[in-house]
Amino acid sequence: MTYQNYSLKQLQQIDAAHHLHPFTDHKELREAGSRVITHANGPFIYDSEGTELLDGMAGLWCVNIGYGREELAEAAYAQMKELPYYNSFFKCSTPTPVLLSKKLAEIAPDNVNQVFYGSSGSEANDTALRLVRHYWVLEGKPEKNRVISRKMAYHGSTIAGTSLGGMDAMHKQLNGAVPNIVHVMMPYAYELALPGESDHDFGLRAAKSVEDAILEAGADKVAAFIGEPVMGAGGVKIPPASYWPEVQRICRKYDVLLMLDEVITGYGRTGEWFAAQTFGIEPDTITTAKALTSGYQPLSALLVGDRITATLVEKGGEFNHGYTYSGHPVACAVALKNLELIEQEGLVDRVKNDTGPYFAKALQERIAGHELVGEVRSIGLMGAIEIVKDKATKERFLPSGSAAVVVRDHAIANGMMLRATGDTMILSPPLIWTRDTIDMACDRIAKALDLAQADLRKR
Ligand code: PXG
Repeated sequence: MTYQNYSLKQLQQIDAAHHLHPFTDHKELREAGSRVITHANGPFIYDSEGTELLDGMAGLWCVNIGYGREELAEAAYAQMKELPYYNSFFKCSTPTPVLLSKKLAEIAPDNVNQVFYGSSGSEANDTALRLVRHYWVLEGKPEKNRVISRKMAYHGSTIAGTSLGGMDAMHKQLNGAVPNIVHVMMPYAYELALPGESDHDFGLRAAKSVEDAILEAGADKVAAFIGEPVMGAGGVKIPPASYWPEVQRICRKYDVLLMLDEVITGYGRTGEWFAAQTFGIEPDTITTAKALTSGYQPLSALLVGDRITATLVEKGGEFNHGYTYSGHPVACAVALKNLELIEQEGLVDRVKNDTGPYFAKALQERIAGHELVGEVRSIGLMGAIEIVKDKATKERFLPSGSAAVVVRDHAIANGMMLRATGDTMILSPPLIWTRDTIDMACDRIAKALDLAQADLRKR
């Protein structure tokens, strides 16, 4: 590929003329031109102008091992030479998904021992929905097919993913979701806790909304509850410690399956391999993708609990579901090497015992006090900064979401890539970040906040 023969302007023009982008206003894209990222190394990404940016988002919540890892390129190259592709349909297999499945069963919660592969988180959630509904049919309860999810949840962009998700803007464009999916409140204390309500009590109240939805439908009509352990795209919403154990208790009480979507939280982000372990719960399915390969290859793994597996094996016959690239040998080779490196470098422990606590303290001591900041919160290496007009009343700037974009643009101009979602700034850096990288990020974010405040005051 010789993109170097093209100027940035040419690349932008061709991009606008021929490339439809995800979650993009194409009219705006034509006017502004895309930011073209050309290379990356360690924690840094570089655009076509050579500008260096510290990547506070690990790509899109996925490059946990950092950029430029030769070992992953070599794993892909070796596998491509030996066997670039063969399928895993009709009782065939190839070695790398076999070995990867063994590894995943070792690091997953004890009740989870089987894996179904796809190429994206959206596909994995589609598989999860099909599997869970199929499970209840096999159990002789076909009417137990309703799924409870949450407002602002993100479960992907296919029709099933969008339907499971709770994003209004996405549902509007769907114009007809998969039936029998309902959405309850999210565990977001900063905006939804009542005056004087403790975090603990708020967590129990948010969990109670799941029970209410089960009782409203009747437990014999509810297949499962699905949730991200920490809501990601919805704004890094970290539930109180009381929430997940109570949701699990409720699911067990009414015999409702528990589906966790760990597409963002999986593979070390919260300081354990899976957030299920951080929150001490045993889900029936765990959706994973992204950091499974650190984004070096498209791969998802739906981890399936023993209860579902037993029924599928004993009563299921053929499961009429699968993707050409399920268990892709190259993607699985890269995943194996990625997990090996994460383990060798002790990155999960480092997040738990060193960088995670340091990140929390740095946000608290260096960002939380800023006049524009209503709250900072983090878990492991996943954090959020709430942008407000008034700290005391939590009043936001209008129109909604407009101030966070100002902060983001200043951050990018000052060498810091981070995301704005609504009125919340989001951070989800590579797990290779050190204390020094965290300090560098805080310097740049603090500067962006000062500059944004000056701009916003002029409004
Ligand atoms: N579940 C969760 C929890 C996710 O975060 C998906 C499923 C879908 O994965 P795929 O691989 O199909 O994209 C995701 C993806 C954002 C953003 O704006 C987040 C995601 C994707 C794109 C943008 O934060 N998460």
